[in-house]
Amino acid sequence: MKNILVTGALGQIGTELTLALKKKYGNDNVIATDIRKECNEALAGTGPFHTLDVTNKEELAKIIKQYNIDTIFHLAAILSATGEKDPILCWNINMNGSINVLETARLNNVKKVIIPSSMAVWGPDAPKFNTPQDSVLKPTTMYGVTKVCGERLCDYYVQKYGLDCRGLRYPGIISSETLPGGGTTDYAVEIFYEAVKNKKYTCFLKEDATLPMMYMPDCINATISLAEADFANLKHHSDFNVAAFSFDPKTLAENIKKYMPEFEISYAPDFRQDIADSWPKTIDDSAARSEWNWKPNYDMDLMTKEMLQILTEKHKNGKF
Ligand code: NAD
Ligand code: AKB
Repeated sequence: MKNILVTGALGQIGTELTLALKKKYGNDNVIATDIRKECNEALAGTGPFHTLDVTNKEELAKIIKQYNIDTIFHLAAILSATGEKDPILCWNINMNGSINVLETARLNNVKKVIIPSSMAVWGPDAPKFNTPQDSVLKPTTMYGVTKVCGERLCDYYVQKYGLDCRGLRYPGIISSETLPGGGTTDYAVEIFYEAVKNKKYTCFLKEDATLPMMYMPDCINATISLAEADFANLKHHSDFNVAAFSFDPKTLAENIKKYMPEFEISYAPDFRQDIADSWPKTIDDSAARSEWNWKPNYDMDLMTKEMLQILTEKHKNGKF
């Protein structure tokens, strides 16, 4: 990986992944792109940034050629909640974006493409606990449908063209740098901002809606570790389960109260509860552990402590 392109670089994961890649591979060797025009505060001044709509194949090819790109991290996507509000937009961006990235990569000698998947690939028919690597994929959201198709597309490019495509099924990602972009697990980030700012939060999921989650440093570590793993050791390619911890909103609120006793939570479940109900509660990530030595470093308590510390500091400095 010498010349790296990141799509969706201004998003929740894109921002921190781009920064981590720049630290490791050099500021000027990582090209950040997003459909949004303005670089965010975290990425400003850290090297090349281009406005790029991933549904525009010609622009994508131009940037790949301009920088002699050999690796693409394709993060541009529409997530589950926004996807249920506008399923056609979700299909268009997620599917046309992914096929454009794969096909343009193939035609321009890009060596490696990383496309994240999600626990949204599963639907109500899959086992809820310790959901296996290879289990029935019948999602009931448009986002989930696009993630299953995305995985199949990646594996097709591996088999048919020998393009090195890799992907992970992230659980809900919790972070303090960039706000999440319209998913069902967003409550697990919002709750920290509201706790620090207002000492209370109204959750859009029920108190017992258990979902798998992961703290951003583990997400970044997983993504870069998979990207750097020896291809010969991989039996899977596009669909690695990765897991860290699972909790429901009530348990997270109780954990926050350990550090902030005055914090209060209330519940007003909306359409996102149905999405949460269709997803697993815990995930078996033994394939990732054995094929590329995946192991998370954070548990819920360590994540809670760090999120509160970082956001308290940001709030004091008037960042939100
Ligand atoms: P996000 O919504 O925070 O960011 C997506 C970015 O893509 C945004 O900056 C947006 O402006 C950009 N974008 C949207 N349409 C675009 C287009 N047409 N062209 C170029 N850019 C466009 O999403 P994220 O949370 O950073 O997710 C990154 C990847 O990880 C996605 O594939 C997502 O499905 C996957 N994922 C995320 C989570 C999570 O909890 N954050 C969990 C599972 C999987
Ligand atoms: C979402 O809630 O849509 C994402 C995901 C789990 O894919 N965070």
